[in-house]
Amino acid sequence: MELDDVKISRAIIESFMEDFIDYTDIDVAIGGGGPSGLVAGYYLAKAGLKVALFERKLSIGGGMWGGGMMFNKIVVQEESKRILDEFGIGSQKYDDDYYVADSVECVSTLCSKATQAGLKIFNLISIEDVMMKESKDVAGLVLNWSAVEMGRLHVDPLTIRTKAVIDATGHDCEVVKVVEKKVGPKLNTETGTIIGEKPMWAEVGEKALMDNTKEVYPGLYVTGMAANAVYGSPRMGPIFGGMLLSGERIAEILIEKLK
Ligand code: 48F
Repeated sequence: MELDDVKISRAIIESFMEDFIDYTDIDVAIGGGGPSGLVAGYYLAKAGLKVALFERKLSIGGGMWGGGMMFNKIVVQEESKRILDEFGIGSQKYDDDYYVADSVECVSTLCSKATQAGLKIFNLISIEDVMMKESKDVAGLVLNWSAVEMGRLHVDPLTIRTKAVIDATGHDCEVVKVVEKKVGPKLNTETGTIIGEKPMWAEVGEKALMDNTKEVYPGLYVTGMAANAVYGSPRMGPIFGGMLLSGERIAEILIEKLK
């Protein structure tokens, strides 16, 4: 077989465009491909919803690859071990109720199982804004290539329509920030605004995360570290059980709402 360079290029362009057009009108859009976004995407796709995840970086996985301080291990607590099991991720018991897993196995398996379940991942694309129509509910995303953002190029974005947006962008809660800027103090928090992340305290942070995982503004949901940042709860460092449980929880909320 003689290889045709141009045919290879056409295959890439045509196939990507087909996917991109197909995902301009979806059920759920997830911002950020860290652990919470990937787990949410897995359960939503498994339930038959049309769901896409947009990740700014080249690699998916967010803060999970590096474990703690580049020791590539993560810790999860007893309650969330069942999610590692669901994905088939190996773990070793540490002391009585902690489990240690390999962060590279975690990220690669979450990514692989989520895409196989039907989650469509678009990497190298950043969410720069949201769409809102008359109702002022969040009704879509405004997207651009991360390279445009990084190059500070003056290039207009494109849009997709979605029934719900999940902010899984981690500490920076970027989608909620954009919405807060547009609507003022109308978020579903004590102050109506983003309260901001509190200092590291795993015990409190992990518990609060489950309450913070919810709809923060009509059409906009938060999960993972973004949820604790928005609702003013502590960060929790390299314990990842809460991230997995929060991803599962936000998926349950949306499955109940949309199905
Ligand atoms: O930070 P990240 O891993 O979020 P997470 O799922 O998990 C947090 C943990 O990694 C860790 C922790 C554990 O206790 O506290 O920090 O809450 O992943 C967030 C992803 O979102 C991407 C970013 O590149 C990262 O991969 N991201 C951030 N802003 C945007 C974005 C944006 N505007 N558009 C697209 N992707």
